[in-house]
Amino acid sequence: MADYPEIKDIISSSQRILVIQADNPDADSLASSLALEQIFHDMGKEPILYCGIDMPEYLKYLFGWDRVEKDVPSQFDASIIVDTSTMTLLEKLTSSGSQGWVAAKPVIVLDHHAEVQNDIPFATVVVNEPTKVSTGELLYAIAKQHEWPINLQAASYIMTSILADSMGLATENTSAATYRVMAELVDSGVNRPQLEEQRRSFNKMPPSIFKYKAELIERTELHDQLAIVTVPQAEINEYSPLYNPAPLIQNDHLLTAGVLVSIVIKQYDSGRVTGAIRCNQGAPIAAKLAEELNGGGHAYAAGFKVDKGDASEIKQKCIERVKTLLESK
Ligand SMILES: [Mn+2]
Repeated sequence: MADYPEIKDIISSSQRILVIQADNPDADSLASSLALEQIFHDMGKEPILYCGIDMPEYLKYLFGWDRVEKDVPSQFDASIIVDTSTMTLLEKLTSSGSQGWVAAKPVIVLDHHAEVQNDIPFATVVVNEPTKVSTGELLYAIAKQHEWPINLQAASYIMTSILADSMGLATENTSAATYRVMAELVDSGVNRPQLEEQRRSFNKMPPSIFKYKAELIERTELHDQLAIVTVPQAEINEYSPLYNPAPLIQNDHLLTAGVLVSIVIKQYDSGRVTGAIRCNQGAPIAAKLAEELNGGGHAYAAGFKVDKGDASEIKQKCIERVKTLLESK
């Protein structure tokens, strides 16, 4: 990996360091933030964790999630944006009026998303390494490079981030290097079975969600290689606080013979329409489709967000575009 001397300069001259997650926090962004918190603590610095939206329920198995603040503090020396390099996913920073404060100080971006549009204009240094399976894996490399201390807790968070984004080391971009990092983390004392159990026991679904899953299956439309279902506002209100409907159903979509692409569309009363796209191996079209709908992401997992839209029109567009993209892949 390339050397990034600017990172060393920024960190060594900063005491209070703000760690910023995008408006779509996931296990990688949260675990990477928590790992950075440990690392900076051990370096005698004062890390502050920020995310513009509340941590979703399913991430609360990660000890320390409640240290993530929703407001940008008035004083800090530098910031690190983790797991995104697009302004599209930092809307809260802009709408809350805090973007100027962040932009006025050095900003490091750590990301691993290859497809980037609308990049962050005020970034001082951008490290975007699509060869890394997660931001946590990238952080591990940077920490080694700069000889940052990685205590057992930080190592556990890094492993969590790798396991989350690689779906348990199963995705195509899981490399030999990823396994080497995993091995080093195990050597340093991280207990993978314990991490898995912690997540499993926390993420058990309530009985009402089990029943709701049947409704989503019932309503799922199968269009050749696409499984697609829409979740209206009423269901978002009732079920989202307990369990995110998209991960509840998308695995089952992708386990259906013949299905290559799963899409869960959410329609909000405000007119906002969002979509989560997941694909099976051999159908790397998620990012391409998302980009056509004001979104982005990875080849096999991506999302979109339209501020004013009609879910049934967007569904129709998805059905047509998935067909075309799969034919031309
Ligand atoms: Mn990630």
